[in-house]
Amino acid sequence: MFEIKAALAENARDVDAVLDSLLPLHDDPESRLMEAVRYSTLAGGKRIRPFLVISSAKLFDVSEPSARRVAAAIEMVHCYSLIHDDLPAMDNDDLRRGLPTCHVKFDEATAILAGDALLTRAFEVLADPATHPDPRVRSDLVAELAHAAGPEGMVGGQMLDLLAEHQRLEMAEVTRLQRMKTGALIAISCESGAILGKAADAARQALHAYAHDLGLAFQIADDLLDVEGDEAEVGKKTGKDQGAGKATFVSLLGPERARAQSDMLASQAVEHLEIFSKNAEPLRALAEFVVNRRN
Ligand code: GRG
Repeated sequence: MFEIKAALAENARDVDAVLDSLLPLHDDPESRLMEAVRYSTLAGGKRIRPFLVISSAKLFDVSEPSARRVAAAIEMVHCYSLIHDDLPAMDNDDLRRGLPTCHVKFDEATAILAGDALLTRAFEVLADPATHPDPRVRSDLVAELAHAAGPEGMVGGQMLDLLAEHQRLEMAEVTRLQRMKTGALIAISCESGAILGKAADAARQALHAYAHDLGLAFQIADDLLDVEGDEAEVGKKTGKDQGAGKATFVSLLGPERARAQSDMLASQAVEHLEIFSKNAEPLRALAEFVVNRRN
């Protein structure tokens, strides 16, 4: 049986080493910025998106250093989104990954800049020839990550999420919001392996379909953790969605149907991997992990 927890831990160690080297702390007058960046990037996190990048890249024999750099770049974008999401103007959270959030530990302005620094460094990493020798591959990665993180992806989804505090969303609207807010970054994480490996369209589409279902399953599991999770275990404040009166999969479906839906989506995600051999085992195991996780 594939040991997903051990594989995630090993993956996190590898990616953390790359993040550490790509986010150096220099002894200069502005060092407070990188202190904040490193504080919010290097202390914990399941590294699910890097795991998706590295596992999908393995399907196409991509070199490990290339895959790890892309994994690190996408994790930088994810960490930036968490720092900004926690700000008082957004979710106003003081706990993240079991630690004080960036603006609590440093200050708001530093947290904004730390997010900006992570976002821009991510694209610098992708554009660097060390990431891939073919400039077309690099420009594809840059374009696709920008699209996933931008107004038609994560940032657009965050806008919808802020507006949702004053509206009563229906199922189709919540699904669209979540596909943009969390699904888009999960999708590019899976597809970047195919981009790096110059994979055939069918393989890329299979990964896209897998990510489509996985992203939603992940979000429903996150909604369930907000309702049922233990704050110390989850590492962030729970009960927030209900407190803000936000429509979520759990509020619309109820916990039982939401759980059934996330399990169904996870199995459907695995079915899309049929065209791959045993090499896709890590991706199959991750789908199961995502819906059963406790943090
Ligand atoms: C502020 C630009 C901007 C975007 C924010 C993704 C996002 C958009 C906000 C995060 C808020 C949130 C809790 C979303 C739910 C799903 C999610 C992204 C959870 C956190 O991801 P995990 O579980 O976290 O992979 P770790 O800490 O393991 O990396």
